[in-house]
Amino acid sequence: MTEKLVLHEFAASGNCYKVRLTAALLGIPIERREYDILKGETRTPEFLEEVNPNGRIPVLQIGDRFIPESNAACYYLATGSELIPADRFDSADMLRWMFWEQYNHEPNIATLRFWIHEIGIDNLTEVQRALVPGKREGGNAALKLMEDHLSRHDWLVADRVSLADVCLFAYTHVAGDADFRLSDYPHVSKWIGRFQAQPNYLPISA
Ligand SMILES: N[C@@H](CCC(=O)N[C@@H](CS)C(=O)NCC(=O)O)C(=O)O
Repeated sequence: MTEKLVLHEFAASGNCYKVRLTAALLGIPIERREYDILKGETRTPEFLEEVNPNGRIPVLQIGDRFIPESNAACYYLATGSELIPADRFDSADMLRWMFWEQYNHEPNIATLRFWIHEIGIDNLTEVQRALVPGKREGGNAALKLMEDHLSRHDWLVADRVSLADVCLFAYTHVAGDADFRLSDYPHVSKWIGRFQAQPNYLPISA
């Protein structure tokens, strides 16, 4: 990669971590620029105009172009690497898990983690509080689906590590921050251990 890569991020976010983790696993250097989302720093006119009209991070900057959406940014970094299966079915299956992550996993587990870990349960609005039971149920359903799959496979796709594992690892391994009990999901817990044993693994706190 010849153009400079800059990750616009809030480091504690699992979505931003996915992008750092993909880069670390592949040995790709990236610069990091931190925004405080609790202070609305991704909602300024400058950010909306120059970085992401959707007002959110992560955004991967490639030279003077910008890719918002975590899984798209990971895909950019991993294109041409062993994290993307060469087989046509397997690469579509990888995308299946990444789209599923954004629809069934992240909106439940990541949102609850943000509410509990960053905002604090006592500071939630009435609307947010009313959504907690549904998100708890949805998050457990997502972990159960992963548990069933991982009871039969070491990795999510084609029995080898792929971008699907990277994107799902990000919020799954910190689901305890959102008061999910990972010990109820032993195969998911073993998969987390396998993932962390990879060369170049980068913890979320790094
Ligand atoms: N689908 C997006 C979600 C991005 C997102 O929700 N980012 C949050 C942090 S994880 C954010 O920027 N929140 C600040 C805000 O909405 O003002 C992705 O995967 O990148």
